[in-house]
Amino acid sequence: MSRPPATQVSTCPLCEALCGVLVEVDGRRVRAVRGDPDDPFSRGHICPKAAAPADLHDDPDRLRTPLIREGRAWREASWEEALAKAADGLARVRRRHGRDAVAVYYGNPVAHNLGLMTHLLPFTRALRTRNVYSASSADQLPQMLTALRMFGHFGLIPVPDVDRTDFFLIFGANPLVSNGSLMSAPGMRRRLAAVRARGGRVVVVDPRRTDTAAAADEHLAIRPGTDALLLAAMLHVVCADQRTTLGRLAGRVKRFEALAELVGELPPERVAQRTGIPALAIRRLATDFAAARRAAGYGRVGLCTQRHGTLAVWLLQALNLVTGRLDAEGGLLLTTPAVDGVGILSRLGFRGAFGRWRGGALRLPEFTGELPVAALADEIKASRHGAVRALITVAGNPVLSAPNGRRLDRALGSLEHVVAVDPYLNETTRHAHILLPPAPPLARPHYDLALNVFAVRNVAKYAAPVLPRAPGERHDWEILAGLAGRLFAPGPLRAAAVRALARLTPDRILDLLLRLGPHRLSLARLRAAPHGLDLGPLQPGRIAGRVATSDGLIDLAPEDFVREARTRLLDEAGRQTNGDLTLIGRRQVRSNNSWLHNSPRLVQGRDRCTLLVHPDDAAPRQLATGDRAEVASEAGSVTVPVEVTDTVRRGVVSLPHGWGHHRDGTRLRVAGQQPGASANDVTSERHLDTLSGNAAFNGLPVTVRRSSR
Ligand SMILES: Nc1nc2c(c(=O)[nH]1)N[C@H]1C(S)=C(S)[C@@H](COP(=O)(O)OP(=O)(O)OC[C@H]3O[C@@H](n4cnc5c(=O)[nH]c(N)nc54)[C@H](O)[C@@H]3O)O[C@H]1N2
Ligand SMILES: Nc1nc2c(c(=O)[nH]1)N[C@H]1C(S)=C(S)[C@@H](COP(=O)(O)OP(=O)(O)OC[C@H]3O[C@@H](n4cnc5c(=O)[nH]c(N)nc54)[C@H](O)[C@@H]3O)O[C@H]1N2
Ligand code: SF4
Ligand SMILES: [Mo]
Repeated sequence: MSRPPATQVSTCPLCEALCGVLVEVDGRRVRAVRGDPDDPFSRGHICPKAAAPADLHDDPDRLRTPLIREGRAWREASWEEALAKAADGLARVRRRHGRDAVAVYYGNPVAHNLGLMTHLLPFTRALRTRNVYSASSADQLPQMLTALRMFGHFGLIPVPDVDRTDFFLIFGANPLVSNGSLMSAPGMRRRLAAVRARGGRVVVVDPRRTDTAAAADEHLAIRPGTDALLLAAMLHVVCADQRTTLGRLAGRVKRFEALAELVGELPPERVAQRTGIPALAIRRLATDFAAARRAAGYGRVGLCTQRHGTLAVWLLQALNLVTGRLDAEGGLLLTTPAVDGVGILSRLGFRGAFGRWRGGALRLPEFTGELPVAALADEIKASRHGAVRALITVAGNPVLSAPNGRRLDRALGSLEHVVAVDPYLNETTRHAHILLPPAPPLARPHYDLALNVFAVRNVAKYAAPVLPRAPGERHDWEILAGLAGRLFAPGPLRAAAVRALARLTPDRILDLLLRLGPHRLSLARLRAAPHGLDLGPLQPGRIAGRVATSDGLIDLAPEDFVREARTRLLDEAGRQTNGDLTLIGRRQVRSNNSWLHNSPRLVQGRDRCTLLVHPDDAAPRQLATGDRAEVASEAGSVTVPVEVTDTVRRGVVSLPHGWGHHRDGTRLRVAGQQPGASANDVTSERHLDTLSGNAAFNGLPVTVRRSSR
């Protein structure tokens, strides 16, 4: 007898927007996924990716059983055997080569996975290795370093109060496509339209006329990699015109003079040529921003992943601060999340650290226990004691996501022991010796520990699993607990340790964290409100009380930042640009970094891994739409189809990342259908943010020529 379809209330776990969804389930199959109109935060919004978890659930390529590699072949194994082999190999490498010889790389989906959020950090810390890497250093590391230096805690990243601002100034983000980042705000199109409807303005600074730029009041097509100069010049204008105010934070800020002195040397006229933005436009933008009743300056991936990413992020925050936008309604605010991760870490004395050790050929600095992923290949290739000989990857695909992924790909092949916790046999996990696939997202509970901290309203929602997991499937956290018990507990206690760890469920930890949180919630309370709880708008006035610097003051001009600006930024202002092209990336609505390309619903139709070229750059190279071109840098090259369009700035070409599924030895349907090419076969492990070592994917010099291949 068949049961009628049931509708389950859930949350889409794919991106930061936290959309509420209604999943219609028929037995073990998903019939449909709709936006949940009763979710108080997303109010029915979803994007085309919402159905992808259902595709993932049924994907024949998704692994259901642990795999052990023997030579080039894989065989299925029991959990017992696979976990024992995985742990034994790690223990062997630790014994022979030391703790640092075991490295960890974890990727973006960790942030959206409750069990990984509760279990991965303790697991990684217990390994006591200096070789921890993650997607953070291909993403928001400059924002965390800036938060550490200015506010004394890496997690103090205020969010734009988009629903109350009158002037939304966006640098290097395309929220209409990405659905927002470090700004959880489902339904960005509606929210941006609302800014304009209430008489406000949206201005986008981006080398490409993106969907967001096209929907804004104004678009400034900046030359890639020059935002720090533009922002310094805006600060110059604001300081020179004496338009500064610290607002609520007056008396809580130090080193204003050091900032004023630095930006004093960068008037708009000095940076106009280099940034490609006329001096008058810079002056007008700065005065408009300072004069607006409520304004918020927001920057994301495009601002972070460039040569002066940290300087740019800092100067943007400084602009917000000296125009009174920090901690002001309609400006930038700290959330009051139901689980106050930053507060808990702070109380445990965990605020973040920088530069305690270094790694890679460029001696890149550690940040809060992690080295930049750009250093990973070097650390594998090194021959000294402590060089990386084993790797655990968790929810990451650095072969496609790290700068110069091709070099990393080769290095991974030389490792003694690789353990991957991942549902796919893909470009990275094909290097594993043991592959441990977790139960899929629809079979696990969801609470977003990470992104609720960056939501534009205080909200909380717990979603129970939509479908039961298949017999024999294990959750990510159980896999980690299984590894930990076998790796860390002494022989006689091992079985007991494995059992004890298995009882420490994410739900139990979440319940405790909710009870400790500022809203004194509990798991039971969240279960009773399946569509989610609205905990109210963000409150101004929270920043001062949270500043964690030693003197309690916000540092407006951190000394190492000022030094870096003086040695490396100032003389770039006048530098002439040569005739080279520079590469930037782009995100696409029907794609999610490297890993949803197996969903037929998302990846159908024409090849999307194309190079955007401006007509003026295409003509001299005899390139037309549909031709193939070779894009080459100092690091490597790829050949891709061209799309000629005036939406990119002259001198700039754009290639999306996450493609390049042609490599041997994977088990991915997309490999045979629409492999594309990897942008990170062109990006360089030496083209980095000069302060943090974050990948500088954008603004990379490249050559482009017609290809007959
Ligand atoms: N050129 C260029 N490169 C970039 C960027 C760019 O803009 N341009 N962006 C960078 C950014 S912002 C990021 S965040 C990184 C992302 O970099 P990564 O996080 O390294 O890569 P993803 O493509 O997100 O790969 C996610 C992996 O996790 C697996 N996975 C998915 N869900 C789960 C799960 O629940 N559990 C487990 N165990 N595994 C899971 C998938 O199968 C896949 O292997 O890429 C960076 N790389
Ligand atoms: N559909 C979809 N959504 C996603 C993802 C995805 O892959 N697909 N990935 C998720 C992840 S991991 C993240 S981190 C977020 C990122 O979210 P966003 O930060 O909104 O990401 P992007 O769309 O890459 O926007 C970056 C913008 O920076 C611009 N840019 C490049 N170089 C420069 C520069 O030098 N200066 C300036 N001012 N701009 C520049 C690019 O043209 C691009 O429009 O998106 C998340 N959401
Ligand atoms: S915007 Fe799309 S991918 Fe992101 S949470 Fe919402 S439905 Fe999921
Ligand atoms: Mo990201």
